[in-house]
Amino acid sequence: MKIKQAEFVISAVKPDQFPEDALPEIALAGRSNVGKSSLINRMIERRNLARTSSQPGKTQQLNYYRINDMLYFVDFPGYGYAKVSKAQRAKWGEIIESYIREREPLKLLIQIVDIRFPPTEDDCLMYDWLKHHDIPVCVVVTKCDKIPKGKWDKHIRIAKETLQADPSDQFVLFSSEKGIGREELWEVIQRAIAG
Ligand SMILES: Nc1nc2c(ncn2[C@@H]2O[C@H](COP(=O)(O)OP(=O)(O)OP(=O)(O)O)[C@@H](O)[C@H]2O)c(=O)[nH]1
Ligand SMILES: [Mg+2]
Repeated sequence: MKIKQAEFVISAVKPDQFPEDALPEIALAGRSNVGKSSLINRMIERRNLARTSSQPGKTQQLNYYRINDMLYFVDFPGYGYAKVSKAQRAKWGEIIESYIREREPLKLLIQIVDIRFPPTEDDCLMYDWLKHHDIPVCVVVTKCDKIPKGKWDKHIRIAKETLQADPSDQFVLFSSEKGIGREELWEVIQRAIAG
């Protein structure tokens, strides 16, 4: 995929701020610090368009990025970060819930998990909830550069088992650091947009 244009559009904190031009939306969910923003930057080959941080819990809104006048990436706030207040967590739930329930242009939700660890309880809850709402899901298993190649298959199998994944859901091995999985994920995205 050749990226001709990529721009940040808005940090939405409520649904009436979501764009109204009906371009397909590809959302990214995952626990705090798992590498959502880094994945966006790798997909669009921009170093720092999506804000990355070593401080977890930093992205608190739905951040919209418009790509090639063809789609939006929607970067979700990370979940599972212990140090956010109850009130903040409730707010997180509200916006995500209304987005997932009602967002017509949502074509695919990319759920990101870390290859080094089995999916957490929060990951499983998120996955179950997406399935419950019939959202098309692709699971990206990222940071694969952090473990030896010989362990990739085993760790992907553990991720599938822990999530009790639907066999028809696609899993993509990824590394934002090395660019592994980029073309494969673009293919998944293009198929999702084509319906
Ligand atoms: N080695 C390696 N490091 C990665 C990879 N992806 C992300 N990281 C690092 O992991 C940290 C968190 O990455 P982010 O992209 O900011 O994570 P995030 O999920 O957007 O985090 P929040 O917005 O806080 O929820 C950063 O230090 C990244 O450099 C990867 O594929 N490989
Ligand atoms: Mg982020």
